[in-house]
Amino acid sequence: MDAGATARRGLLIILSSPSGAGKSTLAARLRAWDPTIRFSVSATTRAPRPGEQDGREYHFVTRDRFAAMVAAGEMLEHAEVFGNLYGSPRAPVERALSEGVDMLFDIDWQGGQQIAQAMRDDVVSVFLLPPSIAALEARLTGRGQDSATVIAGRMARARDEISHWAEYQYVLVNDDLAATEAWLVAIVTAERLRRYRQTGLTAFVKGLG
Ligand SMILES: Nc1nc2c(ncn2[C@@H]2O[C@H](COP(=O)(O)OP(=O)(O)O)[C@@H](O)[C@H]2O)c(=O)[nH]1
Ligand SMILES: [Mg+2]
Repeated sequence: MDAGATARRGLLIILSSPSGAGKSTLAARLRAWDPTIRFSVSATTRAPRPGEQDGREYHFVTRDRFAAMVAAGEMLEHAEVFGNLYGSPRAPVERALSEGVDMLFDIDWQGGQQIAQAMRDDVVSVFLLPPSIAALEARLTGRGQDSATVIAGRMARARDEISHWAEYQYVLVNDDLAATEAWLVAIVTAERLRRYRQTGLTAFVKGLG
C-alpha cells in the first residue's frame, strides 16, 4: 500500500471540486484505500448539518473564535466560501509532514492556492470535474425541496469553482467513481515515489555499497 522502501516526506493532497462532483465520496475512498492518510479537519463558522459531528467533518466555531485562530497564526490557510469562513489548522499538518504521513484536504481553490504557495514541494493538487453540467445540476437539485433561485445560486458557485480547474496539477473527470478512485490512487502512489520525497534514498543507496 505504501510506496517505496525508504523513508519519505508526507504529502499534502489537495482535493477540490464544485460541490456535487463527488469529492467527499472520493476522499473517503482514498482513506479507505490507505487509512494512514489523515484528513485535515477544517474549522468553519457554518452551522453543522444533520449527521455532522464536531471534530470529525469540521471544527464548528464562532466567528470570534475563528478570528482569534487566524490572529494567532493557527491557520495554514483560510478563506470565505459562500458567506462562511473556512480554514485549515496548521498544527496537524506540520505534525503529519514531520512524521512522513500524508494529509488530505477537502478545500476550495482559494485554500488550494494558499497552501500551494506556502508549501509547494509537499503539495499534490487534484481537481475533480463533473461529467456534464446536467449531471452536476441533477446532484445539486437534491430532493426537489429547494427553490429555483437556490439551485441557480448553487450552479453559479459551481461554475465559479470550475473556472479554477487549470490551477491544479491533476484534473479528473468523475464520470465513473471506480475509475476516478483508481486514478486518484495512481496519482498518490506516483507522487509518493518522487525522488525528492524519498528522504531515505541517499542512506539507502550508500548502504548498497
Ligand atoms: N479554503 C478552504 N476551503 C474549505 C475548507 N474547508 C472546506 N472548504 C470548502 O468549502 C466549500 C463548502 O464546503 P461545505 O460547507 O462542506 O459544503 P459542500 O459544498 O456541500 O461541500 C467546499 O468547496 C469545501 O471544499 C478550508 O479549510 N479552507
Ligand atoms: Mg464538503
